[in-house]
Amino acid sequence: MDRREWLIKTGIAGTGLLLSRYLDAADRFRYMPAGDFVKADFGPDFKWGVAAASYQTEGAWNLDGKSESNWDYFSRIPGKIKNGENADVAADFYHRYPEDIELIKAMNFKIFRFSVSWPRILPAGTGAVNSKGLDFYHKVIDKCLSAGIEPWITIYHWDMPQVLEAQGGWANRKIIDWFSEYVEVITKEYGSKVKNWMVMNEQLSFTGNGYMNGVFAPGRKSLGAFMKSVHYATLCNAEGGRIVRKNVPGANIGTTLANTYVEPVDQKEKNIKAAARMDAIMNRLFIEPCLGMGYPEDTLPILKKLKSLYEDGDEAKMIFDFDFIGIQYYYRTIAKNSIIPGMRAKEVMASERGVPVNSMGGEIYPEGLYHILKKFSRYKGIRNLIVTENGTCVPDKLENGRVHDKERIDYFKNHLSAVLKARREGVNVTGYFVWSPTDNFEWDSGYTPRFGLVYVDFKTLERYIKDSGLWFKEFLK
Ligand code: IFM
Repeated sequence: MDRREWLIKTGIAGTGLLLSRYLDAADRFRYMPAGDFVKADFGPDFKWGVAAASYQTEGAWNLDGKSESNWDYFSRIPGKIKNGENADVAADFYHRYPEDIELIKAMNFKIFRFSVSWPRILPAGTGAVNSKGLDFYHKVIDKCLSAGIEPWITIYHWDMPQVLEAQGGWANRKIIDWFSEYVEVITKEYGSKVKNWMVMNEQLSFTGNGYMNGVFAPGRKSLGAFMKSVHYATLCNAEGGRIVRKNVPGANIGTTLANTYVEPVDQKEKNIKAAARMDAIMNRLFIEPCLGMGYPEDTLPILKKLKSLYEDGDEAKMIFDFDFIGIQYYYRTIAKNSIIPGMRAKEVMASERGVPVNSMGGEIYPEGLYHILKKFSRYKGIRNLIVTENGTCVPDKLENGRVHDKERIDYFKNHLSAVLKARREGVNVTGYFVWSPTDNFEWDSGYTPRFGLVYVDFKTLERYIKDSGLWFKEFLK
């Protein structure tokens, strides 16, 4: 059996993970020369949007009845956030949302994806609803609608009431009831105005980084807690979808995933297998149970432990037929075999490989977005893909009111050409959302990484459209 046959037999090639290594060089992806496409090439119905999240932008952490979130609490623990920063003020979206929505409009985007802050709506986690919290998102939605921008709501983008986190958060099975109550409230409240909903933002990020690696709230480092958080977030993802379906007639319902294109460091069998294990965690863990395929325990046997958490009916409850799946792609991952228990794989960091990186050290690799779109298009149960996040952080400099971020413009051109190539090959990718409209608070990295199309001076909170924002304005007009 040659290597290609072995890959197909083991199912690894079926994931699209490694096949590119075995194609002739001529078949490999080629970028279109930057700028060699126009908006119309994506088709008249292609969706163009920007994406942001409550904790990263709103500030107003304790205003108008909002309670402390897990991130408000976590960011106050010394050493958790770079430079000891927090998002008490962030980009002050809470007060400046009209200006930010006008900026989105000025850049010619038609969709604004934002998340709702659970502790603003249900300060005690469950029970009494905070009417001022509800009002705030009504104002945001109304402002979008009057500006001709379609509001798309993400239900959960990592900020939960600390009172629930203190009871175990995602590692407590009660989260299914807590989360369902929250989803009931906001879908009933906003469902007549908002038709596009995403249940989760990147389950892997808040479960893995929150409960296993300890770098995100709540800062736990426990395999057991991680396993619980994975299973309960999987159940909540599907349950959330069902609640939106019930409460919002005609809704377009999705969920979003953290994706990375995984390749082995070389063609040694042990590294190929390590890359497949890495891929199982990074790309397959949350989509496959939702499609009725179960967790990818064939490739990563440690996931069999999840079975001990199953209660009657869980297998069916993990499934939901989403209208679209959100792909969130930033970087490629190179994997090699390691002795790390369970995973038996580790990442070869971009810094060791001398490749182009963003200011957080992630490899800039547009080709990976093409491969991820192709890979996800092969899942039978997925009907439609939207790139719900893509963007880059560069060390922007504000000079005379301008930010000349050519690097970011090149990034978008190359990633958009990857999307277009996938689309031209028949992948049903129907939208592209930039992360993010404005600079904001980048979790444990604080304010240093800037992802915005609009520069925010965090001292004065003034906004300046960067050259990349002006590029989109021209491109999308
Ligand atoms: O800022 C984050 C966002 O919250 C989730 N996706 C990745 C972004 C950039 O790191």
